[in-house]
Amino acid sequence: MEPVQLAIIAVVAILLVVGLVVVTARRGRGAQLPPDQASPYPGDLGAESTTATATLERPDLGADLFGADEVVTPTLERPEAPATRWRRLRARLARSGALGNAILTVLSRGKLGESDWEEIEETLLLADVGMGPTTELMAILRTEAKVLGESDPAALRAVLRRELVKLVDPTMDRTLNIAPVVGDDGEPHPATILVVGVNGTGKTTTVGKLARVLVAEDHSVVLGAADTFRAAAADQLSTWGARVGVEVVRSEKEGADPASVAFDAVRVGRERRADVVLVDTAGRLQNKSDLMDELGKIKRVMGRGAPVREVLLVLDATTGQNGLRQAQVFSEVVDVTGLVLTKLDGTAKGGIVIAVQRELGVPVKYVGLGEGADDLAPFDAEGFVDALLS
Ligand SMILES: Nc1nc2c(ncn2[C@@H]2O[C@H](COP(=O)(O)OP(=O)(O)O)[C@@H](O)[C@H]2O)c(=O)[nH]1
Ligand SMILES: [Mg+2]
Repeated sequence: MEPVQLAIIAVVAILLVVGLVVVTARRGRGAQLPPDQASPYPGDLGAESTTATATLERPDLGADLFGADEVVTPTLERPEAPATRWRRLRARLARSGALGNAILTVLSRGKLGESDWEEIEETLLLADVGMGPTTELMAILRTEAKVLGESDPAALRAVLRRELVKLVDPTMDRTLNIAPVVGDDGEPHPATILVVGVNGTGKTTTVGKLARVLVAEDHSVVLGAADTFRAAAADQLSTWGARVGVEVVRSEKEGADPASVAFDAVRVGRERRADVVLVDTAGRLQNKSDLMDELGKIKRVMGRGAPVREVLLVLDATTGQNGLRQAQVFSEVVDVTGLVLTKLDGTAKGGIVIAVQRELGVPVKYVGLGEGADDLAPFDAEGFVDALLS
């Protein structure tokens, strides 16, 4: 071949590569939805309704065009499978384990006087087990101690374990309700999940972590950043999404209507035929009627795209009785279907699991056990009690 021909072939090849890179880079960028797709959601919201300004952040697949030779290959994280998480994270309940240890120490004294029983009761209350469950547990322990004889600590330990498991209730259904459902139109609907709770409890983190749980289970996921109160909240969610290649629907302008972002997230979820749409919300708790208006509207508007299958309430385990009161307010304004207890790592207040389930009548489905991306585990009653007593 002539050198001239070779040169021409080389130039053509370089042009082709550069062209490809430009196209990939464009595709990788978040794009403003075309105006005809930016939906004023259908329905009769009247003055409430605002035109959606949601943008879609496709995961950036890594192509950044500073020069063809600076293209980075995408490295999506592979989140840890949920099944192995509990085993890894159990040790983080060590401080909660103080509850079990304190009680077991008293029980092993052999002869139990009134002050020993008071000590047990105090330990349970300090661990936030709550008055009702504590009273029940105390009655059973006292009776069994008489029957079994106080000098058999191993038998008493077995009773304590059995009764704690009963209180945590292994019969509750803790699975996420995300089984595929086909709508009236014959099309599959994504399972939509609304995540609510007070500011700072760990909602956004939990949405990000849950997305990873679902990705690890091979579900396709879309996230909705309906905390439009602070732009930082949407950025935070976008980062979580980008790490595992999950799309995030967000609003460009701060203070946009959260319901419209939530609606767009569901719509995008349907378009993508996603299995699950997770929607993060703001946690402002100025007063109950504001909260009711906002969450009620978000849920209603999401429901127009696909029925809301789960409302997860995120609670900070370290906030004790205060957290319980907040939980109550939320459960009064929106039908909570499951709880996520965050920050169980390093708190001695693990008993809150029992108290909050009792108060609200809904199961703890996941627990947060650290700040790491995969430090969220599906809750397991027996595993939890064993960790307390280990
Ligand atoms: N130690 C610990 N920190 C957590 C956990 N979950 C969330 N956090 C932290 O709690 C803080 C608030 O979380 P964020 O998701 O922004 O709360 P939001 O305001 O409810 O959205 C962040 O610093 C998180 O890293 C957890 O399970 N354990
Ligand atoms: Mg948040």
